[in-house]
Amino acid sequence: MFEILRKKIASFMGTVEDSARKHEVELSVATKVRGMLSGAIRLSDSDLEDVLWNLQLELMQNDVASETVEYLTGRLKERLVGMDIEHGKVNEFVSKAVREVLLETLSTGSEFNLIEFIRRKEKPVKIVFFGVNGTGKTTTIAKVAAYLLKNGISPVIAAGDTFRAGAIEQAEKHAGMVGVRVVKQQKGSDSAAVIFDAIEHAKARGIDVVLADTAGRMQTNVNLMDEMKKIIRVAKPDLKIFVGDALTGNDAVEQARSFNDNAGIDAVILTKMDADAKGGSALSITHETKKPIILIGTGQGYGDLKEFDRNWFVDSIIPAA
Ligand SMILES: Nc1nc2c(ncn2[C@@H]2O[C@H](COP(=O)(O)OP(=O)(O)OP(=O)(O)O)[C@@H](O)[C@H]2O)c(=O)[nH]1
Ligand SMILES: [Mg+2]
Repeated sequence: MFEILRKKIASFMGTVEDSARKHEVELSVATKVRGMLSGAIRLSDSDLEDVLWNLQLELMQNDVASETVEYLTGRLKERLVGMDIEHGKVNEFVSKAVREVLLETLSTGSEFNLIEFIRRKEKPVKIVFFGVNGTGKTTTIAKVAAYLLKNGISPVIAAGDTFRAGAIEQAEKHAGMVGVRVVKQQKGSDSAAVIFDAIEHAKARGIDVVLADTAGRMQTNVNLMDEMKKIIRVAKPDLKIFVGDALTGNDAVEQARSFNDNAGIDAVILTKMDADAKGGSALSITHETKKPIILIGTGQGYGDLKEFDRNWFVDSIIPAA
């Protein structure tokens, strides 16, 4: 996972170290007296200009959106220029700076835990999943159902994709595999009505959570975006989750932004992270939408769902020192 981005960041750190070697600085008497540093180097603006420019290009080629790239490199510059860095510790220093800047980029100001969120809410908790075609919504809903069951929470699935041929059967098949019921109507019926039925069903049976599937829709399709707004008006979801495919890179960021503008998403699930060599979408989506990534898909099995942890992500793209 993310091997390309990891390689690029390693090369950035190596280059900073090389240019740092050229810049021994005369330590101030005060520093010497206090014995703070045994020998130091200081990076100037011009030392970093080329390396940061290269890093910008590399990040862009690895699915990091341009605003996020600007932010990342700007923050890195602030942390590196003019600092006295102890001899022999440049790599450690740069690695710490990169790590902290990446963590900042992935921060939305508050942590979000799905299980705790559900436990706190009045039941049934209504969760609607949106996204463009084929990003993994239906599979992810089955994975989430399995994850909830494991945590002692009962879900029902609303077969809200009434649009695509075979979608209802697919939802039923996945639900059957994880042992969860599906509320459905015929193909072509009103998606909002199906989801409303599922909510009534959950209320009547004391089911904790409604997981509503919806049809894949391009963010540019006005009719389908209007249908999505209707679903939201009728179902009044507690949580609107945007499901994005990590492999689509900058497109996923664009989609997330557009779904957020149209429907106000609350959280993101990024799928297909297992096949993502770049890793840029996670950084950009969080930075651009300021919505938390709560879960990630890491394979095609029902157990291939992981809680997203910023530290884990950053550890996996920063090369071990
Ligand atoms: N490798 C990998 N494949 C995944 C993951 N999540 C979903 N998939 C695959 O992606 C494909 C599409 O998944 P679906 O769940 O049908 O996607 P969807 O968003 O519901 O698609 P539409 O209903 O057509 O819009 C399937 O082959 C899934 O197995 C993941 O985390 N990793
Ligand atoms: Mg689907």
